[in-house]
Amino acid sequence: MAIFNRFLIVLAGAFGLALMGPALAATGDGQPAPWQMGFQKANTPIMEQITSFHTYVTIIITLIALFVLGLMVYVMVRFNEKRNPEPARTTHNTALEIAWTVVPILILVAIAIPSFRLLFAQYDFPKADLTITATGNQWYWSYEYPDLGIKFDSIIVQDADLKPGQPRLLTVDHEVVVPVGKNVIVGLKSNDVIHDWAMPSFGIKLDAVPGRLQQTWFRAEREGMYYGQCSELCGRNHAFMPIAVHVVSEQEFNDWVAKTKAPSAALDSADKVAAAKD
Ligand SMILES: [Cu+2]
Repeated sequence: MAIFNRFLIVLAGAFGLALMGPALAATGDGQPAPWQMGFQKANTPIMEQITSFHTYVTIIITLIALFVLGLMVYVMVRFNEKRNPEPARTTHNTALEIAWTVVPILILVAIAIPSFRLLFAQYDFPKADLTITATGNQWYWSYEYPDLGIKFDSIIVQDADLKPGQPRLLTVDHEVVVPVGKNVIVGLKSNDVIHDWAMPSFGIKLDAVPGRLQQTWFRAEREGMYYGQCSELCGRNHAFMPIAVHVVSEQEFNDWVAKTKAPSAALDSADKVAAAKD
C-alpha cells in the first residue's frame, strides 16, 4: 500500500505541475526564457485567444484524468479479489450507457465551440494597414513591403558578431519593422523547399510552400523585439534562419520607412546571402 500511496503522490504532483507550470514559469517577452514551461507572453489578440483556449483545454483534460484515476483507484480498492471475492454478473445499465455516451459528446461540444471560434478568428482577416511578404530561402528569409517599395534579406548574425543583449540564434541583420496596433497581413512564399514562418508570441506558425501564396495576419499590441524561427525542417541550416520582428510606434515606423527607402541605405546583403547559403 505504501508504494501505491507514493504512486498517487507522484501522480498528483505531476498533475499539479502540469496545471501550474504555465503560470509559474517566467515567460520571456518576445523570446524564450530559461526553464520556460508555458507559452511566451501573448502580443496579439489571436495569441491571447490561443493561450486561454490552451488553459481551458488543460483544465478539462486534468479533470477527466483525475476522474478516471479516481474510478480506477476505487475499483482497485473496493472490488479487488480480497474485498470482493464474489464478482457480480451485472451486464447492461441503460441509464449509465446513455450517460457515458452523452457526457463525452457534451465535453467535445464544449471544446469544439471555442476551438472553431479561434479558427475563424485566425482566418478572419481584418482590413490591412500594412502588407508584407516573407519569402523562405535556404537558409534565410527575405521580406518585401510591396506598397512601400521596400525589399531586403534578413540574415542571422553569427555568435561572434552579437552585440550585448542580442539573443543568440535569433538575431538577424535586418529585422521586419512593423507599427504597433496595426493590422499587418503577411503573405508567405518559398523559393526552394517548405519553410515555416513561426512567431510564438504572435500565435503564428504557417508553412511557406513553393509555388503557393499563403496568408496570415497579426496585430502586435506592445512595442519591442519579437523572435521566431523557421519551424519546418528545410535542410542543413534550418536552425539558422531566425525571424525577428521589431514592433515600433507609428512615428518610428515612418522614420524607418523613409530611411530604408533612401537609395544610399540600400540593403545590399549579397555577401551575407552567399554566406548563409554555405
Ligand atoms: Cu527554413
